[in-house]
Amino acid sequence: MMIREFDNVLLATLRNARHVAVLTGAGVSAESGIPTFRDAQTGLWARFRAEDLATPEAFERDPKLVWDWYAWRREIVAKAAPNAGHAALARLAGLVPRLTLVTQNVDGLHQQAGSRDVIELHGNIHRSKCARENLVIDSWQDVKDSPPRCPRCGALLRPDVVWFGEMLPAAALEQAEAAAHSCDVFLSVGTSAAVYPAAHLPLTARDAGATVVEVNKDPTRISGAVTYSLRGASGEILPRLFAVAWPM
Ligand code: BJW
Repeated sequence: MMIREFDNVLLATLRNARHVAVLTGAGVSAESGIPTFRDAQTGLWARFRAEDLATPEAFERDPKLVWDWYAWRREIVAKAAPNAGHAALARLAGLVPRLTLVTQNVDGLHQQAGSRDVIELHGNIHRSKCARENLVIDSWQDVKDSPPRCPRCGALLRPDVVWFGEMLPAAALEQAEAAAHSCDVFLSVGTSAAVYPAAHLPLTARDAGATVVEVNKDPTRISGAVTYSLRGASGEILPRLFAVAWPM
């Protein structure tokens, strides 16, 4: 007897979709060896306090601590390579008429896997910006003390990521919300859906009539609100799902 792994209606909905929107979170990079935030034991927030490291107040209080913590994370990211989940999402762009890929991740692994026009909601850990003028700075004088200083105005440099209490980049958020409103299928992959406004996107899509599919190894706070919950690692589920929906 053939065991059908995925619901036939889900497969047909995917195949017939004109616009698929995807929101990814830290879970999609977990199989690349990058720690998530909220997984018990292994998540960053199980070992560090967000208030001490990922807020503008923390940077004001102790810029060296914050800069050095991000330098440590940048090293982890630099050693990581995209996994089968990133690769499957890059392939998806060639399978559907329109794809919008939105990520909360700052690691750049979707782009490394070949995804284009990735909408980054929380910035990118590889970029730095002037803490005073908010301008992205590409090069600066290497000094022993960290953080380094802005070559234009002398203020401290900081990572170009979005901390708690800060606005998301307006254009990125607008594009993500527009995609959530207009897509037929919304995939929420590897995110706990705990951080706003990103966590609202799957619900916006659902309210606008989209089929919402969650891919996560554990239940999340939106699992009860989505159309399909696919339980497992994104690096395993996504390649299988797309292979079954679009057999060669
Ligand atoms: C796997 C897997 C595998 C593991 N396969 N799955 C409305 C209500 C309440 C509060 C607010 C609200 N609106 C705004 C707020 C305040 C705040 C907020 O949301 N707080 C909540 C915690 C309650 N939001 C903000 O401050 C945002 N700014 C804002 O809204 O501005 C306007 C405003 C300002 C002030 C007041 C009010 C409004 C900014 C949020 C910035 C978040 N920044 C961070 C750090 C980025 C830089 C960095 O990398 O250091 O972004 S925090 C962290 O969380 C990071 C992530 O992008 C984000 C989301 O986490 P994610 O990706 O979901 O990771 P995890 O770890 O939570 O989940 C991983 C999941 O993967 C798990 O479910 C696993 O099961 C799963 N998994 N392995 C599949 N192999």
